[in-house]
Amino acid sequence: MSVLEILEVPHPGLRAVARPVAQIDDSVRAIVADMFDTMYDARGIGLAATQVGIEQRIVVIDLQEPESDEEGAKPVRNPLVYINPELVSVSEEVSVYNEGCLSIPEQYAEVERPSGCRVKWLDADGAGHEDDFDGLLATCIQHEIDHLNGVLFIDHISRLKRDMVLKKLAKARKAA
Ligand code: GNR
Ligand code: NI
Repeated sequence: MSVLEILEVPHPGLRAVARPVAQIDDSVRAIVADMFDTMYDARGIGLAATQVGIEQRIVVIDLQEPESDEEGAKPVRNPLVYINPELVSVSEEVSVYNEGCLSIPEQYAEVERPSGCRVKWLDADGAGHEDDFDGLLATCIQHEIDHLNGVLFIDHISRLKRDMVLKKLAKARKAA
């Protein structure tokens, strides 16, 4: 159980293409546990192994949606593990979400992606799954699969907007 260091831009490790997990054993489950510790500590809704310098195709997600719409309803943990996730297909319909990334701290930009997708993956016991995703979960899993391929959300926006995000990040770092 440990909180790992999250790589931030422009760390070259963020551009690595991760290799598939060959065997799901206790060492992989230990990485998953550390990734959850790291993600909850950083208050993110997703984390790819790439972001903690581990070049294996492992993703954790927890959207931490509130249990009800009632005021004061506290979010319930819903930890999700995706090993070797693959996009099987994506919808023609697109949606725009104001995305952030723990590797580009406190910077946000509107990113257009397919609003739905079908994903194939293995769970922490090595069992296979395939399912349709929509809403924030569809956006998040696409963001995380991008990380496993060395792709960041700023790669999906215009050069002008990307330069703005990186400039604001540089300014925030200087102020800190
Ligand atoms: O915490 C995160 N929030 C988020 C918001 C919109 C779209 C994607 C994300 S994922 C991000 C955590 C992260 O960097 N995962 O790689
Ligand atoms: Ni990210």
